[in-house]
Amino acid sequence: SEAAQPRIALLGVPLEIGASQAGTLMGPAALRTAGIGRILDQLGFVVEDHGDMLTPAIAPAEGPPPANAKYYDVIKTWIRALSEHSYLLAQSGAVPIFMGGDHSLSMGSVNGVARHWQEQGRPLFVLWLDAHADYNTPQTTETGNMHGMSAAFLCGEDGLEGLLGDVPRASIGPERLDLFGIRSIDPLERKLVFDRRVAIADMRAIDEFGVAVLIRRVIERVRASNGVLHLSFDVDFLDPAVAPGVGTTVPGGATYREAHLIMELLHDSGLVRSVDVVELNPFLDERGRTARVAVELISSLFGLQITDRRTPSNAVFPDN
Ligand code: 4U7
Ligand code: MN
Ligand code: MN
Ligand code: MN
Repeated sequence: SEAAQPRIALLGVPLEIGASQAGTLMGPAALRTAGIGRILDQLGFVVEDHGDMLTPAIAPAEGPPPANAKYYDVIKTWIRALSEHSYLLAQSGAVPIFMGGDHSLSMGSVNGVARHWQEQGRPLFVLWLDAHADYNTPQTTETGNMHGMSAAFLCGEDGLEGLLGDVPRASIGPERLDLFGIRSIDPLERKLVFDRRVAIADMRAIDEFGVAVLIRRVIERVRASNGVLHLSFDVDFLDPAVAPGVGTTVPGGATYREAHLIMELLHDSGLVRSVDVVELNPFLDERGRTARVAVELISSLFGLQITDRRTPSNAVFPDN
């Protein structure tokens, strides 16, 4: 029998120091103003809002921080606290939505949920919707900004070993990451992504094959190993015309309907157990547009349909 509608746990993570531009710390407030809680409630979920994480007292430096990782000691403190919080939320049986905040927060949110699913014996896969690969390490970065390092950290790449301190690390491994929507990647980062054979659907692949084919392939991979899926949604995945309220706009992004179709297909898959919504910068937004679009996409992810027609059961799935 169908289980009761799951609970959804909202957690604000007002972090901005991992990004090049200030303002993402207002992201959680903007998502609430745009109605994220209300709309999920209307869809029938029990919504618990855990408020915003408080700025933690900065943990003392443990020796010199890695070169080329800006604000390392501040970010490590947030990531440790968030990883513990994330683990407990996942354990509680709720579907956590981590409202950022810059994308460095995913080092904590994903590490925490991965630890939970590891204990359940279910592999966690991560779908990274983003204009960027976020696969830099302190060795490859050109900017030192840690929001460009989170995917690499989660895949166990070298250079940030001390970040979690005593908090258990649960790496997902490069074979369980899907980079999707990519159109900006640095030279050394590009080499690393290719060396690790990370699955990547760049914008050209999306243009050629369409998001439906490519997302079904992601879903099928998760299903084939009885896994669950974390969605890490960087709003700069969207075209800047749709989502101007981000610090790192890159032209040539996903359209409004492409993004909705992704969310609709993910909903129908039933595999998504946790979500990040990151990099929304309300200070750069135009009359709340980007916050509103983000909330509309979350509605599609959690079951809002245009009509009641779900993914057709005869949909043709392409071979890999
Ligand atoms: B985001 C960048 F150099 N690659 O490392 C870097 F282009 O979370 C951008 O995806 C990173 O917004 C973008 O600083 C991080 C840059
Ligand atoms: Mn809480
Ligand atoms: Mn990102
Ligand atoms: Mn990005």
